[in-house]
Amino acid sequence: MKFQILTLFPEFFSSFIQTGLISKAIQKSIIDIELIDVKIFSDKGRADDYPIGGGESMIISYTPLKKALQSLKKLGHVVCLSPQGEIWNFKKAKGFSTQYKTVTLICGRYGGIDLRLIQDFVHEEISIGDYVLNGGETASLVLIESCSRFLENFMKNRKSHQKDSFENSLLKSPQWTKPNSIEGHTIPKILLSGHHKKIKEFRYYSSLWLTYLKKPYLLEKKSLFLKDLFKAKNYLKQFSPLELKALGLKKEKADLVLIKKK
Ligand code: 6GU
Repeated sequence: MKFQILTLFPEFFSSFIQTGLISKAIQKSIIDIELIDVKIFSDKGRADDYPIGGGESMIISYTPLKKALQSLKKLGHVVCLSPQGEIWNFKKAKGFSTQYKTVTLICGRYGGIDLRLIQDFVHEEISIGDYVLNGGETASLVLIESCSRFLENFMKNRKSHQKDSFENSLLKSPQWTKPNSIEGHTIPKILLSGHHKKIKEFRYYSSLWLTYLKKPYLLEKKSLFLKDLFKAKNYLKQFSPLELKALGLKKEKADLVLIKKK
């Protein structure tokens, strides 16, 4: 999968492309990241300007961005990263990674980009949440990394992404690592038993329960999970309230509200 990034700050990306799984994926040609410095395409030495009608925050101009886009051999699915866009999520990341071979990312500044450029070239506007960033650069990292995790061979373990949070709309079950005992904390004995079926059962029910406690909206439309939620409740009866709290499977404050079946 190829990502073409149009930005005023290409240097922003250097640690991202040199670190961890992303750098390995670049070496292995699983992903390709091309940085395009939009400043180069302006004759005034800067590619942003003040908004027409007045205002403080800078707007990226039409012409340098247009020239930058036209300098590319082949345009991909053109995305403008902006707080005005559709909110990015797991499903969109998976969709992008299967649908698009090349994604062209335009990183707007906080003030935005000239609307005419969006009208003429952009297929889709994406935001990573309802808050304001200085520019689309930070958001583009989120988009690239979340798409990459779906690509074959990106992760050592091919099935890792299937265990990721949100696959099947469930959060990941709680996790612990060695040492087994720290400062009097308890961890579920089942996980030490080596009994794979029981471990799987614990992980499924605890992940379902955790989703119910923390993000019940993920379960709302899934009748399959709603049925299992009652099973999970029964399953968790083997733990005392104190144990449940220790396992992170108990809500501390507000009472539980059962999800209404639609
Ligand atoms: Cl994609 N860009 C900016 N500037 N702010 C954001 C955003 C994007 N997503 C959330 N806030």
